Amino acid sequence: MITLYQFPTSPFCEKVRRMLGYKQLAYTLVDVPRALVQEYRHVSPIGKFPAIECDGAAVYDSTDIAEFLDEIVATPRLIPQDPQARALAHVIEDWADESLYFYEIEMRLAWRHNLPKALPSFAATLPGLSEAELFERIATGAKQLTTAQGLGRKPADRVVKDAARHIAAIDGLLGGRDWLVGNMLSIADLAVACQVNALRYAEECERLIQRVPAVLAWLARVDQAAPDVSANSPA
Ligand SMILES: N[C@@H](CCC(=O)N[C@@H](CS)C(=O)NCC(=O)O)C(=O)O
Repeated sequence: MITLYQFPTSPFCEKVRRMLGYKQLAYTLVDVPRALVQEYRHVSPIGKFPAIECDGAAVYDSTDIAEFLDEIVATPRLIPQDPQARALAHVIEDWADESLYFYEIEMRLAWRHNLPKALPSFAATLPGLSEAELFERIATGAKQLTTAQGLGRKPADRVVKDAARHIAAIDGLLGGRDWLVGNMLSIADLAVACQVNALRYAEECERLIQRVPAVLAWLARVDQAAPDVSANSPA
């Protein structure tokens, strides 16, 4: 039996929910309260989520979770076996996790005009705060993170220009094909799609994505092949 420990609003946790949906694995969800992460050190010693527990084994980090799930259930595979496809999937996944992630933090959460759309889904893991306190906590925390990383110091129009380039890159990588790597869904599709789904909370990104039918069709394909049964939908 698999238990997924998550922050429901995290794109990395959505990525793991979709891995489990793709492999049609049943699981129990535990929403981790942000104030109590220390109580979950047995599954995530670094205090980051997602983490899973499966028959006594604990694994944290979505990339390691993908490897683990491929080990316990061989098909359908998340990580391609062909060395070149595997390398490309790894690089695309890392682009999503380490670059696109900061765009969603900045545009969905640090840009105050976009935050109200995402706010209700944060209430479950930050209980006891008024709506105004929740808003301030998330907006300030997100801005601190992106400022330290660098993106948060860029003017908004430059961030939107970058985002347009990233969305065009997805279109370019697809090149008219169904999936980002080879002819099967892979960890690359899940990693990128989950960051894009978070980016769609930002009105600027939603406008950009609506102009790229191939990316919209690919998102629908990912959703169909790897459903997120416990999805938080935008308010
Ligand atoms: N590389 C990790 C990233 C996970 C991650 O950064 N999760 C965030 C939520 S989106 C988190 O747990 N943040 C809490 C913290 O940094 O203390 C993965 O792929 O699982």
